[in-house]
Amino acid sequence: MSIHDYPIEKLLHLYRQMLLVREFELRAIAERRAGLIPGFIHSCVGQEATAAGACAALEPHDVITSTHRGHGHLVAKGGEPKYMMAELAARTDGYCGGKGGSLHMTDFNLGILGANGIVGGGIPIAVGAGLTFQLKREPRVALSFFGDGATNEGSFHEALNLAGLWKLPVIFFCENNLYGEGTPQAKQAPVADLAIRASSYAMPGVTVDGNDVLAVYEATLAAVERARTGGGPTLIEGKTYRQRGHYEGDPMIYRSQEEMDEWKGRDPVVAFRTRLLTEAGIPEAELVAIEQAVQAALDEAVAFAAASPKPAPETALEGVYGETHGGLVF
Ligand SMILES: Cc1ncc(C[n+]2csc(CCOP(=O)(O)OP(=O)(O)O)c2C)c(N)n1
Ligand SMILES: [Mg+2]
Repeated sequence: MSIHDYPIEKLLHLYRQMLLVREFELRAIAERRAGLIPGFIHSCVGQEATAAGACAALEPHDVITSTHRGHGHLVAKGGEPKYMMAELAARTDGYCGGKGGSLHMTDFNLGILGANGIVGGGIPIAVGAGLTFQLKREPRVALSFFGDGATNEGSFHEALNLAGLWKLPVIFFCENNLYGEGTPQAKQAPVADLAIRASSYAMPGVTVDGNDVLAVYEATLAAVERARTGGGPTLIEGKTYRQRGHYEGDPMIYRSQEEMDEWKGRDPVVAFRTRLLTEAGIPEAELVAIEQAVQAALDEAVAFAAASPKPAPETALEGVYGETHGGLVF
């Protein structure tokens, strides 16, 4: 599809979502430095096109599972920045009452089945959701985001095996950012394109430019349509790059400045903005209006988080176990 085939509203939606993902991360990093946010942050700066492009292909009743690098996935699926920021700041108004933090943000009402601190941990959860949809004959799909490193975990292979066998409505979305912590992909897997791993599980495997939001959107849309109509799962590999450290504070001694500069030159947000101006002919004022609205939403989110109280110590054991027993909660 050419950019001219897209309605302007869709293009502006994609730009807004990518920008919100980017600016949410930059604001969280700044607020961590300023002392509002305790603990670790694994930022997804540089990976906005995968989060925004993939989630734009989903319907509100579809579900996602996420990772330790999950803020962007949540934002793109409709997560409220103010509840996310409050959770990062460990405040009671956060998504998990301030007790989960970055790695455990969840909103079942939005189909967000959780970030996950366990590498590969979200993949079987998406398979479980897909099985539920199949058994209940609901036309819904589950999309699991995970990294390149996660494709070397047993959970990845077990999940793809069952999904392939039972033709479950699941999209396995690998954000190949070329590193698992400090280990380059070439030193952790014997294949260059991780999408090839789909062939063992009788499903299509597609590699796309993960910094091109339209390429990601189109590949995901095709997989979603297939899954929704009984065609079974797809593995999508979006090749992208994490512009910042594995975590904030990572000394990054494992990669060169040249490599980082080269990928910065392929920044997905900047590239899409340029395309909107030059190819789609969108007036700059419309983009500036979106940029201002995103900043205003984040100002509000930070103020909301800062004003929210910290959880009382005597509530430490509350909310540890779910309140639903033996039933589906999403
Ligand atoms: C099961 C498990 N093993 C190891 C870790 C430690 N760990 C956290 S993130 C990470 C790297 C994951 O790499 P990748 O899947 O490529 O995701 P990325 O960080 O690049 O987004 C590792 C090894 C963990 N959290 N869980
Ligand atoms: Mg990785």
